[in-house]
Amino acid sequence: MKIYLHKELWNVFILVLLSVAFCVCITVVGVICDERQVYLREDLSRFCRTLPLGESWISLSPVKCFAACISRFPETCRSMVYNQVTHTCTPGGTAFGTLQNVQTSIPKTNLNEKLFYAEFANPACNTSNGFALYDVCGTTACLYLSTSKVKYEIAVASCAEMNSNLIIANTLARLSLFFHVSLSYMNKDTLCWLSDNVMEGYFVWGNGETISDEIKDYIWHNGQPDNYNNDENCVATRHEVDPKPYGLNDVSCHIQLHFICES
Ligand SMILES: [Ca+2]
Ligand SMILES: [Ca+2]
Repeated sequence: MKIYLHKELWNVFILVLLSVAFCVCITVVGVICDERQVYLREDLSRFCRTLPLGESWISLSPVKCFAACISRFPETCRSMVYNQVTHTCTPGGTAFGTLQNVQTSIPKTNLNEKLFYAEFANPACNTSNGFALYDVCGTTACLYLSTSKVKYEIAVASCAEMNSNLIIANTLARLSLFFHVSLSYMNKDTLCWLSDNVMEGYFVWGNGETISDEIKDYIWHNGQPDNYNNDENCVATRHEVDPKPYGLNDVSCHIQLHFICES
C-alpha cells in the first residue's frame, strides 16, 4: 500500500508533511507489499468522523501515525486522529459523515486533533448516462439520482435497466453517503434497496444481507420502523418532513418516491 497525502491539500501544515510522506511511503511498501494507492486526506471541515479501533500511541507525524495504524490493523485501519500538540495517534475505521446517535466517534472536541482518512482511487463511472461520482469522507460511489418519483418496484427495475442497482447503504460509510446525497443533492425522501417484504420486521438489503451490527443503532429514524397501517415494507430517507435527526423510515411500497441507483 502506498500512502500519499491528497494533492488538494496545499496549506503550510500539509506541505511540511509531504516531505515526510515519501520516506514513510517506502517503509510501508516494504512492509505490506501491496500496490494499492491510498491518499491520506485531512478533514478540514470537521464534518467527517470515525470509530476508534484501539488505544492511542505517540507518533512523530500524521503519516507515521497512519503507517503504524495500517501495520497494527491491516484489515480495518482507514483513518486516524492526530493531535498536533501531544502527537497522540488514535487509530480509526472508515470515516463517515453526519449520522444520528453516534456517540463513540473520534475526533473529540479538542481543536488540536485532526482527522485524516484514507481515500482510495475512484471506481469506474460511466457519466454519459446521468451517473456521477459522489464522495463522503473517502467513500466514493457512482450514482444516478432520479428526477421523478416512482414506486419501489419500478425503482428497482429502473436501476436494473441502467445496469445498476437501487442503492444499498449497508455500512456506516455507505449509510452516511446515502444520507448526504439524499439530503444535500436531492433534498427529497429517497428509496434504498431494503425491505421486509418477505417476513414482516425482518429487513433485508437487495444483496441478501441483513442489517449489520455496525449500523443497527444508527439506521432508523426515531420511532421507525413502525409498519404504519400494517403496510410499510419499503425503506426511504425521511428528511422532507423531519430534517433531523437523520434516519431511515419504513414506507408503503405503493407510494411514489425519488430513488438513487448505484453502478
Ligand atoms: Ca413492514
Ligand atoms: Ca414508517
